[in-house]
This record gives sequence, structure tokens and C-alpha cells, in this order.
Amino acid sequence: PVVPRAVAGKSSEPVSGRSVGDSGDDFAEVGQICAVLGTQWGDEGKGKLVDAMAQTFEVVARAQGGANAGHTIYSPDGTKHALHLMPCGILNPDAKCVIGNGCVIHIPTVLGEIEGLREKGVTCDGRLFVSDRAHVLLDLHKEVDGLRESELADKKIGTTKRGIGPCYSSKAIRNGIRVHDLLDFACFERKLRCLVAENEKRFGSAFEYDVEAELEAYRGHIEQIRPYISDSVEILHEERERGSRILIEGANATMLDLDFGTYPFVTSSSTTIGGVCSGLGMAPNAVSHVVGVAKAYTTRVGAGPYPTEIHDEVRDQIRALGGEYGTTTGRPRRCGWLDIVALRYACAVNGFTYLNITKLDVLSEMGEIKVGTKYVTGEGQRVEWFPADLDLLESCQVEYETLPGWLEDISGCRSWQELPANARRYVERIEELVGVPVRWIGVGPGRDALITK
Ligand code: 2SA
Ligand code: GDP
Ligand code: MG
Repeated sequence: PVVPRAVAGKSSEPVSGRSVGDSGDDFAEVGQICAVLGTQWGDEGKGKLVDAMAQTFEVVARAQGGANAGHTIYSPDGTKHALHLMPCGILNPDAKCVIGNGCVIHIPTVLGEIEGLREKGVTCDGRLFVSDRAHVLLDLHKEVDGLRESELADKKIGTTKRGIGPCYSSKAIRNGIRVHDLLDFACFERKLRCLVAENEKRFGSAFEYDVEAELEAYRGHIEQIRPYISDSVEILHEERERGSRILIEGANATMLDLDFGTYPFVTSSSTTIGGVCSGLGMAPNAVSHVVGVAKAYTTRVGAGPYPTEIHDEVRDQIRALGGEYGTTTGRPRRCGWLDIVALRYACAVNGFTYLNITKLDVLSEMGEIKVGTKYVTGEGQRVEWFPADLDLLESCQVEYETLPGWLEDISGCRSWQELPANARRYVERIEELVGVPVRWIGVGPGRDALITK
């Protein structure tokens, strides 16, 4: 693995400054195989970085998650794309895209995305590979997701109701249906009927699911998805051997990880670096760099502890300026200040070699910006490591550092030098607090609104 640059010191002088597109070798520093992962509770802008980086990669792969993810990207002509299962690399017409074995795939959603892209002039034919080892997420799983959430009454997780938890449950309990099973309809039907019987037993008459309709629909879906079904593990291995650059697109984020997140208020996949290896059949020593994407503030959708959450009008201001509404469900996102305790934890778990700070432009109207640096318990004890105990977390107060804002529009800045001194100081303070270099800074949703530091 390539050793990252040292963190720039405390100097407020710019260390370098070129904007994306200045040279043909942007992102060369991340080496052959790079993973881009969320550091917070999702929606950090992973899709945008992946889209920008993907222009120089031969392969872009998703390792986990399903259509719960929502990645919004814009092509240079301004066309908006909200992708859910499709890797954001699809906008590079020369890139191969892989939906890996660790994903849970709602086939009609993928087909819908293929069709939607085709209507916008983007073809997936011959360059989209859907893993035969991935699990098929059925409408049945969505129905179960809704039923489980209803049962939780006032303790709901706040899932996207896309069937994610139930599909990964089927996988773990070993009665799931893999993409490979679709190639033998009798086998698919047998396995599906087993799942139905199990859920009828579990939920009784509340389980309202039309198995015949889903089976019938799959007769068509299977023919449409068949050309894309592949052994993605073999494909990725061959591409790696050939020297192709492979970009791995994370979905959801560290604090939603099944193991490391705020369990049970998490998603059901491994959203951290371990999930990259298991979700693609990628050896850990093959990954040259791991880039963590962090919003300049934080957001969260769904329930669960959120130490730096803001409850006053500043929340509304951030939500409005940042357009903080779910890409998949349209739900308003909870908003808060940057949380250094959580970010340090994410850096430790994932081994980030670089950070991308996104949406810095959204803070441009703030006179002062707060950064949560420590948690303090009711008894006055400092908590500097993100705790497993959610009660402890809920009872903690956050200690903040306040930094001056810059109060000017930065959305047109394309170099580090162009950023106002206080904006640079904010980024440098983050580097100091977490000890990982910030390499890219997002100042707008467009592909070009990305500063290389
Ligand atoms: P699930 O559906 O079982 O994965 O939900 C479990 C928790 O994970 C959260 N989660 C997300 N959080 C942020 N963004 C996500 N994707 C969409 C987006 C969300 C949307 O890009 O905006 O549109 O609402 C995402 N997916 C899952 C979820 O809120 C639960 O807390
Ligand atoms: P993801 O799930 O991490 O890919 O993020 P989402 O796409 O769900 O949400 C991020 C939103 O912020 C999208 O609407 C992006 O277009 C937008 N976005 C990404 N980076 C920036 C940025 O630097 N500035 C602004 N203003 N918007 C951004
Ligand atoms: Mg998202």
C-alpha cells in the first residue's frame, strides 16, 4: 500500500492547489484499488466523489447494501441521476460496473435503473455485472420489513422499508435465494415458497403477499437480468491481475454498520472496510487506499442516538441549504454538527488514508461553526472513544469547539488557495483533530465542484 502524505501542519498557508480536471492524473495517488466509504450516518456525498473518481477507473464496484442506498450525482450537462443499486461509475461509458456478492438485489429496481439510464443515453449493456452470489431481495422481504417495523411500535429503526434487514436475515439463516438460483426457475420457485411458508407461520394473516404475482413477474425479470449475471469474484480478480484500476463504492456508512454502528439503529450490512473484502471477494492487501467521506457537518435519517444533533433553527437552515432530504424515501434528514469522536472512530475502524470533506459550501452562511470534540457523562467523565452503550451515549453532553465562519460564497472556488482563510482553517482543524489528511473538499453537487488540497 502507498503511504499517504503526512497531515499538513497547522500552517494556514495553502500546501498545494489544483482543481479536478487540471491534469489527466487526478486521483492517481489512490493507487490501483481504492475504496470510498461513508464515515458518518450516510449521505455524505459518496456518490459524487465516486462519480468524479470513476472517470479515471476501469471498474467501479458496489460491495454491500441494496436499494436503501441513494446516491445523487449530476452529469456535466446538469442531468440529475439518483442511483440506488447501480454503481455511480456507470456514467463513465468506459467503466465496467459490478454489483457484488455482498449486495442484496431487488431485481426490478436494477432493471428500472438500467432502463432509466438508457432513456438518458447511458447503456449498461456489456459493462454491468451482477454477482451470481448476491442475494435476491424480493417484494416478500419488503413486506416483512414493514411488518417488523410496525411491531416495533415506538422503537422503530426507521428503515427505508426496502427489505434490507429481512433479506440479510434470510442470507444469514441460510434460506436466502441467490442470483444464481434465478437461472433455474424450479429451484427459485421452491425456495421462494419455503420463504413464504416460513413468513406465513411467523406473521399469520398480517403477511399480505401475493406469491403467484411475484413468481409471474420474475419470469420476465429473469430474462431481462440474465445477460448481466456473472461471477463477479472472477471478473474482479482478472481485472486486478490485468492492472485495471478498481474503485469500490461504499453505501450507507460506518455509524450504520451492523457491527460498529449504533446497533440496533443500523443497517444490516458491513458498511466498513471488512464489508469491502467480503462483499467482493477482494483480499485486504489488494486495497491500496481507503477514502473516508465526511460531511462538513452531520446528518442522519431514521431513529437512533445522534450526539451532535441540532434541534433549533440552525437545523432548519442546514437542512434547507444542504437539501437534506432522503434520496430514496424523501424523508427530512436530522442535522447536526461535525462529530470528531465518531469520525476518529470511523478512521480507526476503516484505516482511512485520505478524507473527502463534502458540502463545505453549505456552512457558508454560518457566523460560527461548532465541532463536537468530546462527550462528557452526567458524572463529568470524559468519553473520547465512541461507546457501544447507547444509554451512555444518550446521557452524554457534547463538548464543542467553536470556529469562525467565512460568510462568503465558496461554491465557485476550485482551488485550495481560493478558499477563504477561515474555510481552510476549518478543514485544517479537522485534519488536526482526526489525524488523517483531507485530500478533497466538496463545494457543490456538480462533478467539478471538488477541490484537491
Ligand atoms: P435499512 O433500510 O434497513 O437499511 O435502514 C436501517 C437504518 O439505516 C439507515 N439508512 C440510511 N441512512 C441514510 N441514507 C440512506 N439512504 C437513503 C438516502 C435514505 C433515504 O440516500 O437518502 O432516502 O431515506 C440510508 N439507507 C439506510 C436508515 O435510515 C435506518 O436508520
Ligand atoms: P451518498 O449517499 O453519500 O452518495 O449521498 P447522497 O447522494 O444521498 O446525498 C448527498 C447530497 O449532497 C446529494 O444531493 C449530492 O448531490 C449533494 N452533494 C454532494 N457533495 C456536495 C457538496 O460538496 N456540496 C453540496 N452543496 N452538495 C453536495
Ligand atoms: Mg444517500
